[in-house]
Amino acid sequence: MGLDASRLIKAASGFPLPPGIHFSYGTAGFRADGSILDCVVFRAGIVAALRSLNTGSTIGLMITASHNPIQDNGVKIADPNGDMLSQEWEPFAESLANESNLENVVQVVEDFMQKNGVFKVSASSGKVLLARDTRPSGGRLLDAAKQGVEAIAGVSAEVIGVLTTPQLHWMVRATNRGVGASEHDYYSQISSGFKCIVDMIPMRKNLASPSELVIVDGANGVGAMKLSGLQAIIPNVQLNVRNCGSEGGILNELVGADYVQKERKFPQNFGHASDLTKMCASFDGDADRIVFFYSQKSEDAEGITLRLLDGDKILTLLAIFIQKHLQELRSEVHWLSSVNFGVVQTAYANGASTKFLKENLGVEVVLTPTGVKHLHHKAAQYDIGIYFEANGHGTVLFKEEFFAVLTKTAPSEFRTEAAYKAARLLLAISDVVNQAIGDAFSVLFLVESALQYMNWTIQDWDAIYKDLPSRQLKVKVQDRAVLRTTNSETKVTHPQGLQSAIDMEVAKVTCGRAFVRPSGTEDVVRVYAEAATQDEADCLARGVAIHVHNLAQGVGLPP
Ligand code: 16G
Ligand code: MG
Repeated sequence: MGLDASRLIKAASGFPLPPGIHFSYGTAGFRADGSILDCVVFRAGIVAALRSLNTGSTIGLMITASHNPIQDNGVKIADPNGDMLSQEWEPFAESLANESNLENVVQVVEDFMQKNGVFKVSASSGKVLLARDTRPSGGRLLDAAKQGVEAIAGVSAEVIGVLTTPQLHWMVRATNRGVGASEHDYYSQISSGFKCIVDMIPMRKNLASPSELVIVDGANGVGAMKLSGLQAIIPNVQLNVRNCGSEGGILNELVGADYVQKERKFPQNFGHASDLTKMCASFDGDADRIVFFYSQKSEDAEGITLRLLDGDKILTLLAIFIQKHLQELRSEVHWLSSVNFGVVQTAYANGASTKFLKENLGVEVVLTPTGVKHLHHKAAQYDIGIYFEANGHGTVLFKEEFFAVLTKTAPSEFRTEAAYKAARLLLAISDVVNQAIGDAFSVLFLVESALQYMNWTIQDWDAIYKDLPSRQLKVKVQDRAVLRTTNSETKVTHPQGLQSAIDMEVAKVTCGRAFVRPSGTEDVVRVYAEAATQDEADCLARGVAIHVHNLAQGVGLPP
């Protein structure tokens, strides 16, 4: 089977490339103003179709720009396991997206297929599941993606419609595993895992009463809309969802996980005196991220301040919860004694969290560069691996072999009741988490179940460790690509002299740490600094930002 060139050219001619723009495959796919993306999305449809033929599996394509403003849009591709498109395909996706000559489009596709033996490995037919979030340009772009998929003979496009990003990734994974893959199956799996954990709570008081209220900021996006499907079937959690996109709220504007985490501010419609101390959670625009927060009286008792529980705090809570049950299993079941458990963070992880995980929990911690694709693959190497970015994106992964052992072991093979219970709890956790990708819904219910299980309030959880003060800045430079990093972005290799300048600034403050990296989603260089006090963290970030500005512009080091 080969490529039907005339079919491809005919379809591609309906989606001309806008002149003078280069589209980069960023940290997680293409993103730009929604009005100029038709061509890129159409061609991403071609990539997804070829990937499906190449793997012999169903692939996913999601139209979203996550936490970006409402006028933006983007496209992400999900691989057969539900994780992000293999990085080996990114250069192909990028060169295809930027080819202006239609004959050359066919050439780029043919060359790539030949080099990678796309049709040698392929099944005779492929399938791509397509979904979008609630952005106004979504419907038009979804149609462009569908036409891109259908431009490749033998591949069918199934339009699912409006979903959260993690729902689509979950469906791709479930489809390829041959298990129920509908939206309802997704809600049932989370709900039954949650119920199972809650049913096992030791000496549970007030069994009939619903748990504490969680107030959710839906970012005026698809998460707010879809949460009701889960709420309808989940027992014992009272949710109050705000910023649902009705009443004039705009997607990601002054709301959402990214706003709360980066600005350290309450999203719109939060921060009232009546919410004081209550547990709150904020989703991002496509509900693949979540952060938690609550409000407390300021030290001067005049105002209300926000206490943020970010991805690092989520990771630490889940590590405590999972480790407790894993230890039970390891000590009682000899053939599970070697099960390994590790956590994955990035350089953005607050130093206090890493210290707690290593020193208090004794857990193995590894760092990777920013971007889910890096963390996910590292975490997948453990029998149980947890990964989280500080921005709230993360999940828990169970290695297939370990999962199979847990599932297949008969109750009588566990020496103690406690070990059997621990195994059941781990299985229930594996149902609540979305093993394809970070998922705000899964994490919301996993965190809620862990807190209920340990009888903790959000304040107890917050008190596990105290964050070191930190500061993030952006620096606009002529070309951010001149900046190159190594060691999971903790050290700069280019431009020369920048790393020693950063080291000099770090030495000026107590417990200082700082790094810089080019953003993968914005045209800026990002600066991160932490230190013993907020003033020192601010000062360190400023000092480093000045060096970045000078060196990247070729000004040289200050005297
Ligand atoms: C994307 C990534 C996220 C990363 C962020 C960094 C996925 C699904 N999302 O949103 O993991 O933290 O980019 O953005 O991979 P930056 O490169 O602009 O700092
Ligand atoms: Mg997102």
